[in-house]
Amino acid sequence: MKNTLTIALSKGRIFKETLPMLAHAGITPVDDPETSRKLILDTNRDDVKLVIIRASDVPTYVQYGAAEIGVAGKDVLMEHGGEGLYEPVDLKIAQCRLMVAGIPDKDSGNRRTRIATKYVNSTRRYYAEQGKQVEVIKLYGSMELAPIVGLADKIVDVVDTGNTLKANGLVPMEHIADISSRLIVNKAAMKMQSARIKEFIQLIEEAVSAS
Ligand code: PRT
Ligand code: MG
Repeated sequence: MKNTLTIALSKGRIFKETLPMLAHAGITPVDDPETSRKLILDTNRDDVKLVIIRASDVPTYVQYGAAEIGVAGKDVLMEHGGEGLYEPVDLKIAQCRLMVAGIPDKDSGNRRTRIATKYVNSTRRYYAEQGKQVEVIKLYGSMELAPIVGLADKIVDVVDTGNTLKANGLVPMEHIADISSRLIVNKAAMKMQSARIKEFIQLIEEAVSAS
């Protein structure tokens, strides 16, 4: 029997946009994660399984080899650090921008600027590169609320249309990075299952160029 290849994905936009690329590689899930409660999905191939996890957990599963392959946003990878991972393909899906945003014409005065974000590592790195001293406040979601209620002066978050910022009276202020999702591969698995994973990567690359 062949070893199982496990692919880690998150629900929502990444799953939806990865599906056609997996199809091009001959992989179709048997269940739909949006309606199924299963966390491990069988596919049409008995040697390929999908695990459905939180977007920010995907690099961790792949780093430790619990999944050989995964799909993760560059925002999540920047935050994780990329240890133990190869990042062979830019899938060009789930595109957005990592940005600083805030309430226009508002100043933190003499106090050190407070930034609320779930991207604490990327935020610290960004401001350190700018030579600016800021206080970073870790949040797990709804960052847009923080400046409105005075928890923080600014936020660092991913922005797509900008509608969420606008709806909350915030404006984009600084562009930190362009974001898209990447195929990631466990470094050890790339050596151990080289032929199989390289073939998979090539099929995914074809799907990216075709789209
Ligand atoms: O939702 P959960 O907490 O489980 O995790 P997650 O939010 O990290 O997962 P998910 O599936 O929402 O996002 C997965 C990946 O999609 C992210 O890591 C990004 O790389 C990418 N992506 C692309 C986005 C967006 N576009 C996006 N717009 N992730 C989040 N958003 C948020 C944005 O922060 C805003 O709050 O969606 C909201 C709407 O955006 P606007 O600008 O179009 O209004
Ligand atoms: Mg989300």
